[in-house]
Amino acid sequence: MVRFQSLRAAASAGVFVVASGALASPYATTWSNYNPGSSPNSTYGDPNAALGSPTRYTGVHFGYEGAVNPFFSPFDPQDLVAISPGGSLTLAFDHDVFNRPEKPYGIDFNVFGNWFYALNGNVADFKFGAVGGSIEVSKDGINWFAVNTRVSDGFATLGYVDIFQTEQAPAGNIPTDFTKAVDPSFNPIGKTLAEIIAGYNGSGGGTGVDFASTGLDFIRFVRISNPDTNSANLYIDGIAAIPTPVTASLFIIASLIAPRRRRV
Ligand SMILES: [Ca+2]
Ligand SMILES: [Ca+2]
Repeated sequence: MVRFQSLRAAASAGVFVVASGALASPYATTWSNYNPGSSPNSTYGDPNAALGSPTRYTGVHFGYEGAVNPFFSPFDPQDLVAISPGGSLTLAFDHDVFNRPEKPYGIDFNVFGNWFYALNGNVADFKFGAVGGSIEVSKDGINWFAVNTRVSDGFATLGYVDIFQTEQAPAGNIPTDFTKAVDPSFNPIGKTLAEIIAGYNGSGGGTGVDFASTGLDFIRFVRISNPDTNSANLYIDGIAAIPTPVTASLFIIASLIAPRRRRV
């Protein structure tokens, strides 16, 4: 009973309890309110493509396949859903995602699309396909709060740590972590694939979103919209919640469980 009460206390304190976390997915598990916008792209018209893990290997459908890396982004129909100008899509996690200061860089979840870095020789020259796109978050799917981060502000996707070529790379053996944020101060421009992989430090890239500015303590829903002012389609691969670091969670649980010392 003590253990149960401690877990309840931990849960009410916002700690991501391991017992329930075993059933939780870090990725979106459901979608709603898909509006493809003013120029729908039927090839990328299935919102289910934004559920589950972002893509690690792509191009099978088009016969030009390879491991996803910052120079070779997802492009198969089952990888991405298109949101054309004026359109939007709501994605939902199956658990509350908390705003916690212990999360690295304050980032609470990552958004993945299909932007990539154009090559100049063997280094990244500029970001290609960064359409922008607005992001709103919600606890209940009814009341929405905008964040300042745009969908493609962040980092192109990397599927594996052990990729050694940009085009048609074989799948690696060491998958990246889509639930880990890249250091926002890292700049991939001018860097080689190996340097970018090192800079990502095990992360799978993506755009890190910190919703602290909304004042919400947790969210469950993410709405992504393509502004009417855009001329290009926005493509979404998936979203990934960033967990509160285990050491911080354990510390909070331990402090809740530990009996208080009496003052002498
Ligand atoms: Ca945060
Ligand atoms: Ca996807």
